[in-house]
Amino acid sequence: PAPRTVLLTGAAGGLGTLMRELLPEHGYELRLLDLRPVEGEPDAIVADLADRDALREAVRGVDAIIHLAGISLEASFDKILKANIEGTYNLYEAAREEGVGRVVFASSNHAVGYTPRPQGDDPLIPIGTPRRPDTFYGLSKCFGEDLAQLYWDKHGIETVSVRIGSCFPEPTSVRMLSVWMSPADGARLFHAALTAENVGHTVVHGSSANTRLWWDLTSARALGYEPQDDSEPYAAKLVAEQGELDPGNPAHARLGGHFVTDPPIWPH
Ligand code: NAI
Ligand code: 15L
Repeated sequence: PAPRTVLLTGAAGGLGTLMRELLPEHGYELRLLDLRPVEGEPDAIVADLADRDALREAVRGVDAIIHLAGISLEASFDKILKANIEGTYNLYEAAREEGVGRVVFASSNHAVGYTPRPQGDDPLIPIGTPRRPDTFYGLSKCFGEDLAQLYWDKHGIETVSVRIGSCFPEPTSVRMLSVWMSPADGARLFHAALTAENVGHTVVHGSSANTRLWWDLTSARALGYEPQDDSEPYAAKLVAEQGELDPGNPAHARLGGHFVTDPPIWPH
């Protein structure tokens, strides 16, 4: 049967807030979890991904998990290690112990951020492109994808890892025109990821049907995802303000944008 009750981790964050609004329209009852209280949601579970007992209780009885919680930008290695690497492990362990069979994992374009972005007639970036994390943050998403594969192969827990481009109400940069996923398409993709059968561990790119798309959506469409939106209506204004991307600028030449060129965060 299709999952109904879904634990949404990271529910207080930007994407969590959008999904709290949009996913119930697809028929889900959400249980919410975050490190911070979730505004207007007194029943939300306030817990750290480091708290294994709290996670076990949080996942008990749900049909599936959408895992958004964690650090969503570059940070020191120690912080990424705790929240994204250990935290995601703790969540999968809780899922295994409580028999939850399906996870949707919020991976990121930054798992493959060093990949050159297509120019001219270049083909779209395929889903099998080698991992090229652009940050410790992106590296933690590589770990999450591999953890998902391990928990499928060893324990039969299915995951769809969604390498999200940029999911915000509107694109705010010229780069984002190519990787943008509208919130409504995000909810459509999460719905497809929750309901498609026999996904094992499937990795998909998460974007709308953008005119300027950089990566291939075939594996997402194979789940039943049919994106309805395109960033192009935002293009004229953004290009007028920022100019077209300059292939000679390293921050414009690769999928991960400025994550590729920002100085590393030291010390640990
Ligand atoms: P966000 O930073 O707004 O939200 C993340 C939430 O996770 C926050 O509410 C935070 O309190 C919570 N959190 C952090 N550490 C935690 C911990 N140890 N225990 C429990 N909760 C914790 O990020 P956003 O934009 O909502 O992203 C959600 C997820 O999607 C993240 O995993 C991010 O890496 C991923 N993602 C988002 C993209 C986007 O365009 N918004 C693009 C690619 C990936
Ligand atoms: C991400 O992974 C971040 O979580 C999000 O805040 C954006 O920076 C996005 O990637 C992006 O690449 O635009």
